[in-house]
Amino acid sequence: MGLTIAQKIIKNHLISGEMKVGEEIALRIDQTLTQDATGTMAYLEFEAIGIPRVRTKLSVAYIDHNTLQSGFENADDHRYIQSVAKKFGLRFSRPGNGICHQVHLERFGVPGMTLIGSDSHTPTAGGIGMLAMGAGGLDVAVAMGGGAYYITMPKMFKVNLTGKLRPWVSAKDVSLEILRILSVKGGVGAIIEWGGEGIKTLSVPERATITNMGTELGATTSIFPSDEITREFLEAQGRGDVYVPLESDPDAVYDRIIDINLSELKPLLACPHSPDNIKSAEELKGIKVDQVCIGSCTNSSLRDMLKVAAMLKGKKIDDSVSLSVSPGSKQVLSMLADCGALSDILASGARVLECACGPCIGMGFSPNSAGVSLRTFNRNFEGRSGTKDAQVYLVSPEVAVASALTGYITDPRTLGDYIEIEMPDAFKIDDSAVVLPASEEEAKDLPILRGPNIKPFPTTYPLENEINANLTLKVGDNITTDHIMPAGAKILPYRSNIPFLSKFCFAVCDETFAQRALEAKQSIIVGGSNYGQGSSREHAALVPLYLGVKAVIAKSFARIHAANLINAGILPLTFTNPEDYESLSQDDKLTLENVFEGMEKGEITLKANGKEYKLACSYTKRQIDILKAGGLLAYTKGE
Ligand code: MIC
Ligand code: SF4
Repeated sequence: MGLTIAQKIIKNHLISGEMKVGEEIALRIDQTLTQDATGTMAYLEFEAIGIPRVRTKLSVAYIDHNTLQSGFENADDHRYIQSVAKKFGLRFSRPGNGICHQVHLERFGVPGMTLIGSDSHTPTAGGIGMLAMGAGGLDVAVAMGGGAYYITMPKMFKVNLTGKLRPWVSAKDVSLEILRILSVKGGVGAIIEWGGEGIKTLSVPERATITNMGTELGATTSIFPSDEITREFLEAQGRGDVYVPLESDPDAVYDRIIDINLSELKPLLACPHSPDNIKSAEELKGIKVDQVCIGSCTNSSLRDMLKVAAMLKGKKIDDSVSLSVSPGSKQVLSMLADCGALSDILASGARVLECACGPCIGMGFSPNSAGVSLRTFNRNFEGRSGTKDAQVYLVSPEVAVASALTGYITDPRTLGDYIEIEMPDAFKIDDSAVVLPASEEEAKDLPILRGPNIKPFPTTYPLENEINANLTLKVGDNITTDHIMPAGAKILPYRSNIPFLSKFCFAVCDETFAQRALEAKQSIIVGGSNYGQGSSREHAALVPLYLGVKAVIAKSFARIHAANLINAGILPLTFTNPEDYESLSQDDKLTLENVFEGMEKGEITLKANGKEYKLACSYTKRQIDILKAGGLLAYTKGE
């Protein structure tokens, strides 16, 4: 039987396990990346593991999220990460060098290799045929130390593209179309391979927009073949030597095949507050727009920015609209400056922000009260922009500019003739913002620079066989990690200070939760389906751990969050009978009985309100040991 692209890479990196859907497999990891919002914790964990030097082929520490520096906290964290990188053998991408995924695609990604990153959009590198996955910081720390990355062997989905995108329709619309088809949970447990004749019409940055947003489907990752288009991109980046061709076998078997005809797609938008709430620009035209933001790891490539500049050239944005443009990397910004496109953007009335995540994670540029904000980003969860009642729509750069020009949601096809842009043959290569590590010899005497914002890792306790806890919070379907542990300018600087962060846990849903959990001492959270979708932030598990959460019972879980819960020593459990969700209420007193035996059997008994409920779990032997030890850190250290 033939293999898919992902199966080939998995086969080449398999350390243990069988490549059977649903089985746990261990993979050798070639590259890792971290960003600063998850990085500080990941490096503290790496230090705690106690390995003096990273053992990957390449590890990069990026600074791109926490660049506001409104107090000492971010700057201290940056210094800490820089000192760790120098000592432990990582490259350090300075603030301003760009968004991790954009820079990694440009400068470091290699087709056929494995990459894990402490950021859920790590699959962006699937645009050049890398098997790239988002993971919790602790999993990245273990991989940096040469340890395996464990996943459940995914199903294989294939999206067959035919045709060619019509003028004003772009890769973002392909992402939104697949979200319309599959929903935010349709990709859970699957790797999505993109193929068919249509992919030959898509450049690497367009492919990367699509693999980036595969994260919103809940997919393990998304991947394109590595072909002539990949080779040209890598050569233009001066990295032609890392090119290897990669394609699936003609007789590869897929669990599901989805056909999309690119020629039939229209400009689409994801409406508030979910990336799969899709409508067309035609349907939504005429809605007044207050703010437009262009950038993020989804749409900040040179190609996107040149298109934006060409559309804005010689025009003025509507007086009522505030437009921000954040190029994805220093390479993009500097090339925009060299060719004059930056002046065209500025002359239109746009604000140019630094090459960082910025508004995407609520780091400034929050919309006005109840404001309508059109963003070329990948997530529009409630409150993520920093304005609780903002109405955020996810759009392509074309819809963004068309709407910024008119002040209303506008179908770009009504703008007239399409503006073709020309891509340069070679990118401008300047890695001066990447600081190299010290040699092993020099590294020995180098200090690690810690600021006062770094607080100790929460205390973990070995698992108990009987857990008595309060049902402190009951929430619904599709709870995101932005609900569990919000980000944004006010909170993000405290990612290395779990006690402080804990005050904001679930604040979007219930401001009293944190206090109630502390009072209850031991809590269980009950959730609906796809609990923990969204980011890879392990803080959404570490903070509940600090607050005394012992288990989360849900209808289903998102992949990375379930792994983060286990890494934190918290039990993720699912209802055997989803209707049982209805019969549990906040403040019920819950007992999980015979937990150890139940974990082995895959079924744990819950007692509540004088009734018995059956909860399912399918932990591997390794996961049971991690949970019993009180989390991955204790397990890895052998405590
Ligand atoms: C996000 O887009 O939500 C983030 C911020 O990049 C997160 C990481 C984090 O919370 O630090 C992600 O996607 O994993
Ligand atoms: Fe940064 Fe936004 Fe991308 Fe997350 S989704 S890495 S916050 S740009």
